[in-house]
Amino acid sequence: MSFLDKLKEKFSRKEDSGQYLSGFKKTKTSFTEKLARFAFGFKGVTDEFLEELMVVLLESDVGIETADTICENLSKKMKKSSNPSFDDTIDGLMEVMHELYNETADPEIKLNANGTTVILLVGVNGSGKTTSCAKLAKKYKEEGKKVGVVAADTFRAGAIDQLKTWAQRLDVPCVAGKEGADPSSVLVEGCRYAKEHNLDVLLCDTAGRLQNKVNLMKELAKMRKVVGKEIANAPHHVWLVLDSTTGQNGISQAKLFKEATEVSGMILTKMDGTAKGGIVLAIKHALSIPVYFIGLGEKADDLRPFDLDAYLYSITEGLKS
Ligand SMILES: Nc1nc2c(ncn2[C@@H]2O[C@H](COP(=O)(O)OP(=O)(O)O)[C@@H](O)[C@H]2O)c(=O)[nH]1
Ligand SMILES: [Mg+2]
Repeated sequence: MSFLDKLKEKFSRKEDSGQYLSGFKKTKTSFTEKLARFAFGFKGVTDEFLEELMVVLLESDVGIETADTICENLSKKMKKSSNPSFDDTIDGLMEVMHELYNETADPEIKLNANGTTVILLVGVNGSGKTTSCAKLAKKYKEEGKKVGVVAADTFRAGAIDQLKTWAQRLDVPCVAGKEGADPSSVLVEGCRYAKEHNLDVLLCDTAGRLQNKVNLMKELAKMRKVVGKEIANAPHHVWLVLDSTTGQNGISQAKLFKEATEVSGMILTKMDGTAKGGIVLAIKHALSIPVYFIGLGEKADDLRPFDLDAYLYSITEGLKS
């Protein structure tokens, strides 16, 4: 059975396969259309083929280093088979992409066994923090956890109301400060509420200011410190929320956040709005930050755990007969 057939089989058993397919539709269309062109007059993995593949990968935002490694590894792999067909080559390509992502295993998301798990969502304005906070609240609530959210983005009144509205809709408590309040003081309030009410998960929506690295570091360090004083080992996770439509610029942003604080995971939002879904591979390869969740739409259900097999299948569906 070919690699893609194996992916397909796994995919067919997946509960959220429909969401994956519709969420990655733009990437798939663009990626498969470009690759399908190579099928005509395919002459094997020649230098010319590799050059053109490189362009397709770059257009999908895989990033130059990652694209280079993919092409190199594919070339090595295909040298082992004599006269590979186009289908064999696509299969090899998917396998190479799979291996590249899996070079380092993603750690599992561990929740605090002795109390509240505090999760800070960080990222620039508009990346999807508030929406992701709501989506995560829904996810953990559905798993039977006691969940609360903290509106610590106090720089915009709109942000506070936005999270309050989500919380009401999802029926989870929301601790919110006033506009202009110190975000750290709101986080402290949130932690105290979590302890009093024995919450399992506290999701903290923070502000997305990014004037410069020093300020960012200071702000994040302060947030970490205050929550750590309230709840042992908090924050247990700091997840960077990144808008996948921002492409390579988003990768620079991610680098800055990674340098400013310990980022334990990533949420890549708006995958449904981009044809450049290759950014997932770039992030993992260039930054070694695990992509835990992907945003595939604006609704509360549209946050899915990232699944490498389903991702690779979704972006190549229909390419091979
Ligand atoms: N299509 C799509 N839109 C999203 C996704 N995540 C967030 N958004 C939208 O992006 C905009 C900014 O999101 P918001 O959560 O307010 O960003 P924040 O400033 O980081 O808190 C909103 O209009 C969201 O509905 C996603 O996965 N897909
Ligand atoms: Mg917000």
